[in-house]
Amino acid sequence: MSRRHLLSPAAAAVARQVVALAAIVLASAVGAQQAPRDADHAAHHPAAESSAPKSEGEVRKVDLAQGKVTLRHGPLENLDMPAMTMVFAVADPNLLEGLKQGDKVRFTAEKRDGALVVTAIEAVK
Ligand SMILES: [Cu+2]
Repeated sequence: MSRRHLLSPAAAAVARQVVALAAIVLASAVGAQQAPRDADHAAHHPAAESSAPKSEGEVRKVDLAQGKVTLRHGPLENLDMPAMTMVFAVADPNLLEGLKQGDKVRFTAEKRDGALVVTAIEAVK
């Protein structure tokens, strides 16, 4: 009796079809990779006002040297964060110019590379 083949001719044909199918799936996946390019491009532009709404807060501490600000803030809907007091990095230290402890502010915080960053902040009277 001859040695049993791992694959019968029928199974081998199925295997070939699977390989062909995988090649097609792979080819379409490569084509799909062109889509993120547009997303990257969009990321270079400031987010729309609607996606990063202004939030209410109060300045607890300004750290110009570190480019950080401690804010007591209300709920941040875009970040799914409840009201709290926390330290934010700022996108540009110039944003902190003129701000001092106790100032009521309206600000925009966004997640950038996993860190929360204040991209806009202004004192309100
Ligand atoms: Cu917070």
